[in-house]
Amino acid sequence: MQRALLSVSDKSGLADFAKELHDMGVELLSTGGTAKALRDAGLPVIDVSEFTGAPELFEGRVKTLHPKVHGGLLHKRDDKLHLEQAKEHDIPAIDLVVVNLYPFEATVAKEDVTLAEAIENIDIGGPSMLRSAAKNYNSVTVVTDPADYARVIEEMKDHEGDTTLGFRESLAVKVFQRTSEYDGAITNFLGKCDQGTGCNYSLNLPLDMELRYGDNPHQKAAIYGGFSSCFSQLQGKELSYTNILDIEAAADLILDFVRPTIGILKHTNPCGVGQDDGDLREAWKKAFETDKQAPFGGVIVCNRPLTEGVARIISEIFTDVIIAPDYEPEARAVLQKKKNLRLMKMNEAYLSAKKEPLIRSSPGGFMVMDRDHSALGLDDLESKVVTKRPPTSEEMRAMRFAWRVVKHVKSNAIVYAKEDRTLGIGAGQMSRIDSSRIAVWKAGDAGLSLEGSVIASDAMFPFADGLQTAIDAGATACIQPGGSIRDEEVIAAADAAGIAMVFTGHRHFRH
Ligand code: 93A
Repeated sequence: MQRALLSVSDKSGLADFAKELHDMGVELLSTGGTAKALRDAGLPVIDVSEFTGAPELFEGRVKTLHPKVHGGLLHKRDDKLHLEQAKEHDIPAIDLVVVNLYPFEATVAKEDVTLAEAIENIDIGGPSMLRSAAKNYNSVTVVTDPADYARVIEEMKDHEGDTTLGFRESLAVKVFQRTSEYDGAITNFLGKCDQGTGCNYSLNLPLDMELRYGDNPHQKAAIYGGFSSCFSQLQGKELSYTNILDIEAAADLILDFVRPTIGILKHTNPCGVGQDDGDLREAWKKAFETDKQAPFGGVIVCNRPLTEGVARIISEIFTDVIIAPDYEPEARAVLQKKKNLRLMKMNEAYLSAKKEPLIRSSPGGFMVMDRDHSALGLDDLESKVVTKRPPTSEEMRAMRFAWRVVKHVKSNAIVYAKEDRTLGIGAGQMSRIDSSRIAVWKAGDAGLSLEGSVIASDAMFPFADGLQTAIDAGATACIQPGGSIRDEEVIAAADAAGIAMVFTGHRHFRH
């Protein structure tokens, strides 16, 4: 490595990095502000304008856009013709490019940004150098992220002042990702897409992995972005598209609970959720009793390290995926025998990924939506009672629990529950009363009594009949958003039966 070109807007870590390069005998070329920063640090620098023989023009709009720069980056080092032309036109090779771009994203994030200011911050020369260098990664090392400076120095020290092809390739990939991200931000801004609509999105995420298949084996599928940093697969068969959907649904469900909780899901819907502050096996039992059939081939999720005790019970039934923040070593040993079982560890990274909006395909593009972050309307629930009889404290606890579960059930969603367990779940029906009927029927089928239970509904009861099924089944309290034009009828039905009801004022549809 003989010659480096440095041109950076973010000058953090620059001087130290350049000093290391200089100490290894690398000649430093640089543009205006960067060259000044290097000189201030006592380093010898050649100005790009001196190198090219052309001055910086048009207030810096043209600094590095010159055949001597791009030729120095792009010519093949092992091609006779290229080498002859380089010699003929006096174009020495540039082996390392260190560029980060005008801060376009930060500029347009300012509230009072003008169009002229935004346009001035569209970097042209920087991305051009990055792309030239990245195209020629066969010979050129390209660094765009100051976080990589230390890695580059380490790599050079390990390889007698040079870098390896694999290393250069990984940096080149990073460059194309960065420049497409940058172009995405420009597109969004100029396309007026970036006006607080939350749609400041460009889908240029790298391939994470090919998936086993999509909904069905004849559908190819792949996943992009950072799934693998959010969840680590510890064992088991390759993940499929539906596995990923289930994992996300399960992880989101479990993150809504603080107490030790186990959830069982199938096709992204909870089949049962149980809690227990003592033995996790009790939490499992409560979840499993809700529905002993549907979990076959389902997903189990837990918000505590999975214990050996639970692992032993789970290993008795056929499960597709288990998700937990960690696993006791003994639990791992038990589950290892199930070769196909996918064991997923939920990492911290998921907590920040969960803040990102949801993206779904739409005809010709995609839609973006804020996530339904947390169960709404539970604060000061005592003040939201609409019936003559207020709920008992036990009913209150059960309603809070049921509300957190119903948020994760596909609409129309009905959940019957006690304070630490589900009793019956009705999901995804076209009418609310059908979901309620199914939940009642499933509870009966599981041999569970709904006498003294509470019912949660993800959206308002449009008629009194939905609530009546719950009253007939033995429910004594109801949590629902309210807001129907027939609320009075629904409240009257509740009062007539002596049941307690709260209106959260928020609905939790899940489509
Ligand atoms: O205005 S530009 O698009 N024209 C160029 O020829 C050019 N060359 C480098 N911007 C250009 N750059 C950018 O200048 C680099 O990407 C870097 O962000 C910045 C560094 O300028 P300075 O060294 O003067 O601080």
